[in-house]
Amino acid sequence: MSDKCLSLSKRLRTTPFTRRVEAAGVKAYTVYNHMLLPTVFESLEHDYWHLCEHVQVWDVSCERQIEIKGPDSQRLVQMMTPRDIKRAVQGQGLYAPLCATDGGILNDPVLIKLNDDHWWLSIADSDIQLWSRGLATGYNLNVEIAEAEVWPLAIQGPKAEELIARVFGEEVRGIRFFRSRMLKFQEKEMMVARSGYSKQGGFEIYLNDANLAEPLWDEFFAKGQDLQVRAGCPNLIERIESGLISYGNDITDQHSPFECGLDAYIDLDADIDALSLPALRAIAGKHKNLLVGLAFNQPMEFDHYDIEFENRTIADITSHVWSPRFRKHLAFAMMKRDYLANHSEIEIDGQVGKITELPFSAKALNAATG
Ligand code: THG
Repeated sequence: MSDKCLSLSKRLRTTPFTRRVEAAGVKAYTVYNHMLLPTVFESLEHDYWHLCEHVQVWDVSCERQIEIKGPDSQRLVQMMTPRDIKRAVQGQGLYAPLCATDGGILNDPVLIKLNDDHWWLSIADSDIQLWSRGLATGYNLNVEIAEAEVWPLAIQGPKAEELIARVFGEEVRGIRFFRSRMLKFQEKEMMVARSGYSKQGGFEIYLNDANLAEPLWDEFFAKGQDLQVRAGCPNLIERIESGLISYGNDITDQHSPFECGLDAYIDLDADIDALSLPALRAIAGKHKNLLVGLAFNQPMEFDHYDIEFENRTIADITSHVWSPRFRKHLAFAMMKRDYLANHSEIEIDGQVGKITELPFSAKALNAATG
């Protein structure tokens, strides 16, 4: 597909940071939850090395917060996810698939417990507000549902903790992974969590006042010059090397959590009323596909994504990129388990790729050198 310009209108939403993102020289966007998400600043590879060595400020406002409040809020959230949320503590984030009654994945948000009667679903790209409202109506639940006026800003990279400490204070260093604290910027309290869509370390600020977006952005640049702070965005190379999956690309409602390698985030034996649990219990172990990694020693074109072997489709390439670190072309593929059972390699366009587990391990990638 060629890259053309997108026409903007109210349906394709900008964010409170968009002016700063434009001034920083964004080169491309994608659309995520009907909102702009930057994808490239300098180049994919420049952005990648910078992210792994320094610190970046990411406008991830498109990680929309579906806010569920009221006496039945925890019940509704638990209906949507097969991950047991009973033991979550205030301020904790839980990565959890949302699944339909057939077990198919509808979204893979971070669930955030503000308190027993107040949750945020920090969603990936699908319309979960509609699904929640439908359930609340159908089950006559006592909840209020809205898309919160909150715009996450991620600070990612090895120097993220230093930069965020300069803006929010030393106490950010005590925040554990997927935990948060309410901290002040210009007298306004907002949630600061240790999380983010990279494996380089970092934080996410849940900005709750659009008027503070540009002052906050500017503060990170004023205080981070010596750290070589730059504007950035979720990076395709980093995400694939790190094995971070993307809803709508690698996983869809046609796949169960078992096929996506999300088994660790579902509690099959829990005594919870998740709508998907009966189906998930019935299909456990019987899934036909598995999301795996592929590694090729040379750049690949992949002008077709359905891969055939002996006259049937055995894999669907869902995301792929050249890794400059490993000097390999890396891909995620939804692959037939019966093919996997008998093969450790796959041939595509005359090139042989190694099949590996996800996330990729450096050891496996170095060993995959043919
Ligand atoms: N942050 C926030 N909201 C989000 C994302 C985010 N919403 C959309 C999207 N990203 C949701 N998807 C993911 C996928 C992976 C992770 C977070 C969100 C993630 N996973 C860790 C891992 O795979 O190692 C840890 C998960 C865990 O152990 O709980 O971080 O990035 N706010």
